[in-house]
Amino acid sequence: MGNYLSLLSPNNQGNQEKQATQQNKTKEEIQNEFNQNGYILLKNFFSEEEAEQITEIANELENWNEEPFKWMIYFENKLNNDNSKFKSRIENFLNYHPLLQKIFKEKINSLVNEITLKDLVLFKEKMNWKNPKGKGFKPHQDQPAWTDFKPSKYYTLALFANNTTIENGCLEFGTQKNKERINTLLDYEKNGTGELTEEVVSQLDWKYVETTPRDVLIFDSYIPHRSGDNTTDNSRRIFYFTFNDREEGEYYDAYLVKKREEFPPDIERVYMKEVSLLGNKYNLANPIE
Ligand SMILES: O=C(O)CCC(=O)C(=O)O
Repeated sequence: MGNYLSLLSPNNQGNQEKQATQQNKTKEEIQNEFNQNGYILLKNFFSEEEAEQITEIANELENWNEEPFKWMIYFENKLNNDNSKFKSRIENFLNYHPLLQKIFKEKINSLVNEITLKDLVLFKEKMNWKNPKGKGFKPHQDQPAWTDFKPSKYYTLALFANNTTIENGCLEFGTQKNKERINTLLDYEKNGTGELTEEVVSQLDWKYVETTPRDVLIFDSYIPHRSGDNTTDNSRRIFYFTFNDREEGEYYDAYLVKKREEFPPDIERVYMKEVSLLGNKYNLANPIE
C-alpha cells in the first residue's frame, strides 16, 4: 500500500497530520477537497504489485461465463453497429472472488470511510469494460438511479484496471463555476436516459480525470459525470464500489433483487418479464442494450 493508507491508518495517528502524501496533502486536506468538490483522485495509492493484482482480477472476470442467478453480465452493441455485442458490465462478483473480497475488507471499505468520515456499508459493485469501440456514458448524476432505496447519498470508490485516458474514455466530472458543492438533483431527462439537460451540462466546468491502476478515485452520487467513447484498440476497465451510510440501512441484497426484476442480465431474461430499456433507471445514461 502506498502512502495514503499509512497516512490515514489509525495506528499512525501521532504524526498523520504532518505527514505528506505524494500529492503533498494532509489527511485533513484530502477530506476537505472531497467535501469541497464531491470527488477526489488519490494518485499512486497502490503499489505496483497491488496495481497488477487489480488488473489481474479484471482479466479473470473477463473470462467468466454467464451464469443465471450468480454474477450479472451485461452487453452492448459495438459503436459501428455491425450487430456484434461485447461485454459491457459485470455486477455482483465480489462474493464470488475471495482475493477481491480480501482487498475490499482490508483496504477499500476503510479508505472510503476515512475520506468521507462516515461508517459506510456496500450498496453494490460493478465493473465497466468499455472495449475498443465501446460507447461513452452521457452526463448524469448517479442519485436518480437509486431512488428506490432510502439513502440520501451514495459514495463510490473506483479502481482502474487500465490506464484511463481521454482517448479511451476516461471519466469527466462537472463542478459548478461558482465552486459550490452540488448536493441536489439537477435537471435531467426524466422520461429518457437520465441524461442531464443541455443547459445544465453547458453551465458546468468539466474536467477529465486520467488515471492509472495505482490510483483510487472517490466520488459522491450528486457529482455530475460522463465519459467519452473508447477510440483506442485496448479496453478501458473500471471497478466501482458504491456505498451508503450504515445509519440509512443496508440494501445490498435488496438492490440485487430489484435489479434482477427491473433489468436482469441477458442470461436471466428468459425467466423474467419483458425488459424495458428506454427510460429504465437501472440503465441510466449508459450504453448497455
Ligand atoms: O465507466 C464509465 O465510463 C462511466 C460509468 C458511469 O458513469 C456509470 O456507470 O454510472
